Amino acid sequence: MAIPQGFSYLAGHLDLRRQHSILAAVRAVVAHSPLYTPTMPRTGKPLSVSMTNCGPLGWLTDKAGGYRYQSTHPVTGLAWPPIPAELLRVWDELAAYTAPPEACLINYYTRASRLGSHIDADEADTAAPVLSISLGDDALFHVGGLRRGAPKERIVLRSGDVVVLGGAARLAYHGVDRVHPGTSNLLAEGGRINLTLRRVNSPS
Ligand code: MD6
Ligand code: FE
Repeated sequence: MAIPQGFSYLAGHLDLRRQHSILAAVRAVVAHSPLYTPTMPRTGKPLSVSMTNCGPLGWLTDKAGGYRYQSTHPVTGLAWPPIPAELLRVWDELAAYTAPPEACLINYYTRASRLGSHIDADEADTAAPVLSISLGDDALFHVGGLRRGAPKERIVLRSGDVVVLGGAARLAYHGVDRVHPGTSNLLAEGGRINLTLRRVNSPS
């Protein structure tokens, strides 16, 4: 398979203790910055994944403004809370990048959620990798090439797995085909949380 260089899949990188500590930190973020349902640019169609963010910037999408980063929650109008130390530590371990992440997108998947094939291209700084952390139920993830039609590899992402899209794979297509309900008991409510740590602007 022709997955570009710079894709890495770190199965079980986070042990249960770290998963629980990250989950507690994420719950504190969500208590301040609630999950909401984003909408697609132009059509206004709701995504099946609910979202929130932490960090100086957060990624969002809505009908009127499209895909973008902004410093405030679109519903509460409040600044996003800081990225928890537990997540900064994962970045320090794996990103091999001189500057800290500016955004952490928090995606919550139910059994009905999917995330269509996309590239993460709204960041000015694509020299930095995007790091993804999975918590909770298993998800069938795909990663392909730099063109939408390129062959794809499928991986089941489990709680504690980390994926890195860096180097030539930074702009590879990827997505989530489905979530497998009841495959983890990390989240009492079920479902899956995915965290993506991103650098948005080049360090000055
Ligand atoms: C997910 N992940 O696993 C969706 N993006 O729920 C992503 O969209 C993603 O895994 C950038 C880099 C790695 C990823
Ligand atoms: Fe992505």
